Amino acid sequence: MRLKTSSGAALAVAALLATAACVSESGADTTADSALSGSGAGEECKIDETVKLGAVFSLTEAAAFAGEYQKEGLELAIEELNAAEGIEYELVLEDDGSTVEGSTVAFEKLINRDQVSAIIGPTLSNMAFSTYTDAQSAGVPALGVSTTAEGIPEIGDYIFRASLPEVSALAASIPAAKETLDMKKVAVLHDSADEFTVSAYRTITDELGEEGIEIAVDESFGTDDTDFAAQLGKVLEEDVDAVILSALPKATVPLVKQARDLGITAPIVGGNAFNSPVLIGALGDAAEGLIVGGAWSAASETTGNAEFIAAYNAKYDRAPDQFAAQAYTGAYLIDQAIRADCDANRESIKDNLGQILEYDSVLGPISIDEGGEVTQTPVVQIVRDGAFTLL
Ligand code: 1QQ
Repeated sequence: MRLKTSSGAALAVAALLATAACVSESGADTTADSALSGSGAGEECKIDETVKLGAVFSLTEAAAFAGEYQKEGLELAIEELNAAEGIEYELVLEDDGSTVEGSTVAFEKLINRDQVSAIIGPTLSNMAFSTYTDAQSAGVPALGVSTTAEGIPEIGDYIFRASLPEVSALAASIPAAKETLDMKKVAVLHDSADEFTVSAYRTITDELGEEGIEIAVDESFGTDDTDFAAQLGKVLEEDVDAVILSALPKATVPLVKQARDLGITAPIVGGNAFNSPVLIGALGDAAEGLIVGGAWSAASETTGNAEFIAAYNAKYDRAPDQFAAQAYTGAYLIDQAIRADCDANRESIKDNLGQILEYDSVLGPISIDEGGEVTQTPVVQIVRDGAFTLL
């Protein structure tokens, strides 16, 4: 809510509204803090109180391959945003240790103790289904920057994502792989214990069906498995054109290495976790020819991409990845939502995040609809000489 007048009466009403307890449809207390709503709009917006933004990423354990880059991308954006006039952000960053329990505790802290205006994260869809249910009932807007499974924005009206859904990525990568690899017959291997890899598996089988590609081998495994001899034995029996793999890095690295040791040379088509230089580095030669769809490429000439890459390199002495670019974009989208009505209260951010019609980001033009879902164009990349190259 933005008050356009400053008469005594209006200020009195504002004070009343600011202190009256409001309850949203979800039962959350949506009482606004008047110090978080400022004057002016857009670039002219000025808010007196420091705006607290929360973030929950997997900074340690299995998903840290993405979480560390997300932290860096987000901190770079906050630094840049704080250099602009009018709004001072304070980032409260939590590590969920790559577990659902850790993520739940971190969300609870940000929602109740830190009283943040909005939350960015978590890293994995596997945590999002629990944590977003909590954010929704508390009335705290949450913006996913890497949560790609089906059904996430549908959790509720406080839940948004700026992370390309895996459905969209695979709709681009599977037809591209079909053409590049002359893919007629494939093996599909998936982690059956993770929300994202299971969701992606369903999409993969749908896409392959639509493309008329035969699934000659269809095997699953667990997130923490280390021995894939049984599944790979099945792949060896068939002469497949590619292995489509829906897995997180922890299983991917031993699986692909064991496949190569067994003499399986078929290229890999991967899901969102493969958009990681950490994973590609760990796979070494075994990653050559790998095809993956994603939200960002270093080679894209999107608005601000060259400057983002240069600033990131200067600050961290390494190149950004897709997860860094998405987290960086997420902070700018929240800033846009706050500036729209010059109001950093939870309700206002929620109302405005779902109305980002087109924002020119390093990911390319991006929009978020009222249902919380993102629209952006996917990129498809192939690993050549150990580096991602646009296909
Ligand atoms: C998800 C993902 C992961 C691969 C992000 C790191 O896409 O969990 O949805």
